[in-house]
Amino acid sequence: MSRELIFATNNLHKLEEIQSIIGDSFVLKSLQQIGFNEDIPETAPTLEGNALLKAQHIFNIYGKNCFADDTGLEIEALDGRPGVFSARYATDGHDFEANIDKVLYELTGKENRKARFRTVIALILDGSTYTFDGRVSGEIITERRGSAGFGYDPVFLPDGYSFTFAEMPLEEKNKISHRALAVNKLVGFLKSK
Ligand code: ITT
Repeated sequence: MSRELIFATNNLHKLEEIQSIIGDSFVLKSLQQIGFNEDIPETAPTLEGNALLKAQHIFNIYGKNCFADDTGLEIEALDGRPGVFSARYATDGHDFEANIDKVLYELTGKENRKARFRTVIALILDGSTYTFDGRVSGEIITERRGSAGFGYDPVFLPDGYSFTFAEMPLEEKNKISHRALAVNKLVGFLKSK
C-alpha cells in the first residue's frame, strides 16, 4: 500500500524527479496539493539548515510525515558560490537564465571550472529527524548545451560524461544526480522502516 509523504516544495520538476525515483510505495504531495501557499523563508546559512527549517515548518503546522530538500551548486573557483544562494543568485526570483549568465560571467577567464551539486534532505518521520546527502562532481562549461532538466543543467558537465545534465534524458540524470543519491539514501531508509 502507498503511504503519503509531504514533500515541502513548490518545484514540480523536483517532485516529478523524486517521485520517479521513489516508485509507487510512497505518494508525494507538494505544498500546493496540501493547500500550503506561503513561502517558507530559507534563512539558514547552510543547505542542511534550510532543509531542516522547511521540514520543521511544515511538520509544526500539519503534524504529518514530511521531508524537504535544499540543493546548491558549489563552484570551486567562486569559493563555493552560488551554494545556498543558488535559486536566487542573480535576482530575487528563480530566474534560471540570469543565474547561468551570472555564473558564466564570474568564471570568465578562470581555468578552474570544477563544481559540484550537493543536495541535503531532511526527513521528519514519526516525530524524529534524519538527514541524507548526495553530491555529484563535474565542471561548468562555457556555453549552454541541451534543453532538458532545469536550473544550471545546461552548463553542468558531470565527471566522466560528454553530455551536460540538460542533454541527458531524465532517467540518465536520475541514475547519477546529487538528488538521486540523496533520495536513494532516503528511500533505503524509508524501506527499512
Ligand atoms: P524549493 O525551495 O521550492 O524546493 P528551489 O528551486 O529553491 O525549490 P533547490 O533549493 O533544490 O530548489 O535548488 C536551488 C536552486 O539550485 C534551483 O533553483 C536551481 O537553480 C538549482 N538546482 C537545484 N537542483 C538542480 C538540478 O538538478 N539541476 C540544475 N540546477 C539545480
